[in-house]
Amino acid sequence: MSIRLAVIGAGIMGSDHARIFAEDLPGVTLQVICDASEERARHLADRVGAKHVLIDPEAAIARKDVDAVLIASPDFTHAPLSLASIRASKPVLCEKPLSQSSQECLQVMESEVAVGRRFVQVGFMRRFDQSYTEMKAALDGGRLGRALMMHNFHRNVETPQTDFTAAMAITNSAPHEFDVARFVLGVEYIGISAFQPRRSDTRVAPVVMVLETSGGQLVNIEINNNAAYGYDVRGELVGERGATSINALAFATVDAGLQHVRRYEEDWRGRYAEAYRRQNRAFLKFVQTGEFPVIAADAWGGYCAAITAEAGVRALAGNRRVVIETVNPPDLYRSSVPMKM
Ligand code: ISE
Repeated sequence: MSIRLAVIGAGIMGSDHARIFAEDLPGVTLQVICDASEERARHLADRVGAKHVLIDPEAAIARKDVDAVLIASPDFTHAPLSLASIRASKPVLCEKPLSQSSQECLQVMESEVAVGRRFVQVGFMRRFDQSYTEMKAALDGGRLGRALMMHNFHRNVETPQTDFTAAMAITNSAPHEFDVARFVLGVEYIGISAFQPRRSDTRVAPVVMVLETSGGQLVNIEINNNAAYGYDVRGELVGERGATSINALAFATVDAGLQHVRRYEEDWRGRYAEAYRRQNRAFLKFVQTGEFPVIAADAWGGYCAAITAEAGVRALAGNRRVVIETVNPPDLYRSSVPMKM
């Protein structure tokens, strides 16, 4: 039977997810599109052929004709709506971050622990990207030797709002790197430092972070939200016997006028299109089978990203190294806790 999905949030990500489910993935029916703006919800529902339009997310989650939930509403609604989905016993694919507050992530975990199963898959889609898959396979296969460092670059064209702050670079953009580096290396973080160069204008300057891991590795991350030239994510993992890099994706390049030209995507939706499809397909399988996807991020992953971001914000504000201390992971999350500590 087709899975009946409620999509909460009809903005950029809600629309993209709805399009992926409607056009690329079999076995799912877009039952409800819900948005604070009824007009926006209706517009998306008409585009993707969804059945119903609502403005109340809790009502959408509670509907009897909804089996599963996709949350892509503003960040501050992610945890409360995940909690509502757990209460309704409905699996939920929640866009990152699970919350910007580690306390709220703990509440989500407590609620799952109370019922004894995981409902929340967090949308850290890079875990499904082929480049990180191959990077992890090279490391786990032993070809690189023991990991020493991972370098990460995350560049956006420009910040969406004028009031975008360096703290938002850490809480909104960097969680992708916090999560994927932790996933690839199979470690937890124990400390973070953060720095910023000075720009000549009023736009947010890049934030550069250095994280120390439980395995003695260093992970550095550049978040450059105003890189101007394109959406560009790079990474290199350096081991004791070799290194592996993520290639920038380009299906075609142009050689002309004494130049070799490669196009950049405008944003993450193009660069990670296949990763989103794989992630959402894994979610549908999770809904069908009840088995949490092995490589997906769960609420523990959401918590680890949030507590790292909180420490990063403090490190930048106080110009100092901040220790990252997590709670002990509940047994429910044992399979998502790194083995190689
Ligand atoms: C946005 O929310 C994302 O998730 C993108 O992947 C990231 O590149 C961007 O910086 C974030 O604002």
